[in-house]
Amino acid sequence: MRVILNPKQDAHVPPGEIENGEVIPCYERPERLTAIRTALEAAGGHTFEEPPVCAEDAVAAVHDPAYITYLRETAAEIRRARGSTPKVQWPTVFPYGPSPRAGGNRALRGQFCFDTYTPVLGGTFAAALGGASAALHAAELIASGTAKQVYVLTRPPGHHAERDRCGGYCYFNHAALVAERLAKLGRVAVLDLDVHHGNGAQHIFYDRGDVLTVSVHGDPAGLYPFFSGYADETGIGAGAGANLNVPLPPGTGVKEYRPALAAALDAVRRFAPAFLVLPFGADAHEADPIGGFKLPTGYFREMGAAVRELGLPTVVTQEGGYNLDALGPCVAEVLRGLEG
Ligand code: OKP
Ligand code: ZN
Repeated sequence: MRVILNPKQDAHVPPGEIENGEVIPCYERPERLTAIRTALEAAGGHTFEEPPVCAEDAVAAVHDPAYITYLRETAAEIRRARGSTPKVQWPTVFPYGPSPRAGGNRALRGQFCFDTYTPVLGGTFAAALGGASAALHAAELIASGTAKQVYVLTRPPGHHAERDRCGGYCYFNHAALVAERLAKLGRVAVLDLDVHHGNGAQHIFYDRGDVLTVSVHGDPAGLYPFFSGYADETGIGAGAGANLNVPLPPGTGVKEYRPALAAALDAVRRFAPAFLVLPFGADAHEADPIGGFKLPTGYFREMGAAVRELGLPTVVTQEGGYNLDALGPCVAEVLRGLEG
């Protein structure tokens, strides 16, 4: 498989994440990408390349320019900061009502973010732009017909990022960027197989009939991101019927996952898209520290093979997966299944 790397992933290394008021070690860290690359090199048959840096305007295809500016300027301000000025910025106050007059850095931290897992550091914008660049390069390879399958190997992940908010370790939505680019050429299906709901693409394409968003994930009644991912969220306006959520209970294993994936794939087939975007997370693995599902490594090849049956030009974007031993092998298996 052709693998497109985020050349700037190392620029974003949070010192921790805030859980219940405590700073705990980050689940989302640079070793994740290294672990995946090492596993793919060992598996063989993959080529690795870096993308050209994309223009900020290209990111504005799916993100609010004010949000992009906020990330760029906050990162730049942090890099300029001296003395006691914080090198990591966490949100503390979130919008609780209309806030047309809210401004200034302390307010914007909450306005452009929806949780305490997703801080802004001096290198965050560069790393996010690197991921967007990788995604857009992958989209071009598919759009031009140069490749039939491309894998975007990046972190931080992207599938929780909404049009104007970061969250869930995500800043720019790689899958949505690819979908938006390919939607110029034909109908696009986004099939999110991370264990967490793909709220970002749902949010961005909720009123669109030309992009189908499907997500198979842990029931948000008990799993992040809690506020979306329920089965009754089906789209609005032109997008009515073009969003499908398949929530599954904690402890879901192969027996329960297999028919859920089959239903998701059926929905994709009925939509008859020209392209597929696959936000993939290895956090549905049985050894993942935060997922709660029970899928064994070997199942991931079957997962990839089932998606291969669609026969669609496909971009895979790397999302979650936090067990550093399971992550690489899971990605290697899903890509092998996809390649056939
Ligand atoms: C990102 B992706 C557990 C913290 C959970 C948020 C989860 C973000 C998941 N103590 N933090 O979908 O893998
Ligand atoms: Zn996840």
